[in-house]
Amino acid sequence: MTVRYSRRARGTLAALAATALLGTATAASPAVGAPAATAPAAPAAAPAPPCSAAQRVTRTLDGGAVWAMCWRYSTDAGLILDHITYQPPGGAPVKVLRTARLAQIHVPYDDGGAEYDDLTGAGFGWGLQDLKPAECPGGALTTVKIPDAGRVKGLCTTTRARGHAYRMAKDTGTGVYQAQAKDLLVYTVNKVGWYEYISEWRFSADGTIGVNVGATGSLSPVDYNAADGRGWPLGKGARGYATSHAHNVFWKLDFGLDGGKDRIEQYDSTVTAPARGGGPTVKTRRTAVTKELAGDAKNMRWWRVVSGTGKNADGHPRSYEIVPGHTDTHAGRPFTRHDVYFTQARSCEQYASNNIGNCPANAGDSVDKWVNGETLTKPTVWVNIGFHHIARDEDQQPMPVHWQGFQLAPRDVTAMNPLTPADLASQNGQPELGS
Ligand SMILES: [Cu+2]
Repeated sequence: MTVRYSRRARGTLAALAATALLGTATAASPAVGAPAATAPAAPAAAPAPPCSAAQRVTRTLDGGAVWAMCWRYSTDAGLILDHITYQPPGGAPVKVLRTARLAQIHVPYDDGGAEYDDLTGAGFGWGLQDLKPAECPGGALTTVKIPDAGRVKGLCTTTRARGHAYRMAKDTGTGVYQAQAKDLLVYTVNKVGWYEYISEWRFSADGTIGVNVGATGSLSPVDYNAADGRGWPLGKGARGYATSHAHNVFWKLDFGLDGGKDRIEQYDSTVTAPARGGGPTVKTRRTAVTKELAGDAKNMRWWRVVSGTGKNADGHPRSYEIVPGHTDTHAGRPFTRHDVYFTQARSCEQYASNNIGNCPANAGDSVDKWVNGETLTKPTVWVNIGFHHIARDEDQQPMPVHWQGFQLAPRDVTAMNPLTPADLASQNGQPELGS
């Protein structure tokens, strides 16, 4: 069935959603009596996450690593994950994230004729899709209760193979150390207008977190009118130009690594061409980000969130590095101009644009406004990954999923590769080279 909406109709939906949402911005929607999305029990050392069994996701992956977290659901943000901990094999659980969720999907069309804030202006959370078992292969579907909308089997927790975790030939020349890994996947599908967004969180046994949104569904049927050069011809000949547009996806991450206060660091490396007789040289500089920052991605630049309290067994502070995927940074709005934002955590600052967090009237309603010189003692991390979507013939029909996102990579969370086989456990630090 094809339902044709006008832009006006979509605007009305947005208005309705906004009205219905007043006062429910932070409401969680526990699934009463829903089956717990749990897998094998965690080792005794891992305390259960602080939520009811029905809200808990705990999974032991091959090799013995355990991820544990709580989930809740917001009719604005969609899936929210709280109290995310990673327990390396044989180690104690490490607190990684207090809260992680989407913070906006901003969709401006290239002709300026339409611009959506899908989370807080177009009903993202209300559009949670009922998933069939085949869409959650090998996993469990959990029922989410949506206020005024009913119960939706919308949360999938499952595992998926990701190939090699590592490989290393043995010194003897025969045999190999290798491991094939599976990731824990937690995802929902939310329909907004004609688009369907897969919001996926991927937890690897080595402590890496993959965060991605995949857009599928259909192109907007009312946007095949780009006669102004801002589209791409779909269908026969040179008719039906689908208007190009962007999907600027924002996530909001509140870490609290090891349960303490985090600090932010930026690293920049500069390359110097070779002097006569030598090779090129590289100098890497660390900058402590002590005040709020709107950060721009750059070649050889990266950021990490560092624990103020926790250290690994080597005495190195634990941290997570932000590893952005490909991004098209959109200069169209102040909040889309930058790739990361570090702001002092404030409970009313919830959405990267079109914020509905009841901030004071003069506070502004987008993340760029909240970068105003405050000292960062409790940083909130906002990641913006943009995709400029110039449609192609293959986008009909359904549209193949196009993904955008980033990784959070552990840096010194453990003293070694947490999946190190027992034979290699002594190989930490400079190896003995023999005589
Ligand atoms: Cu698109």
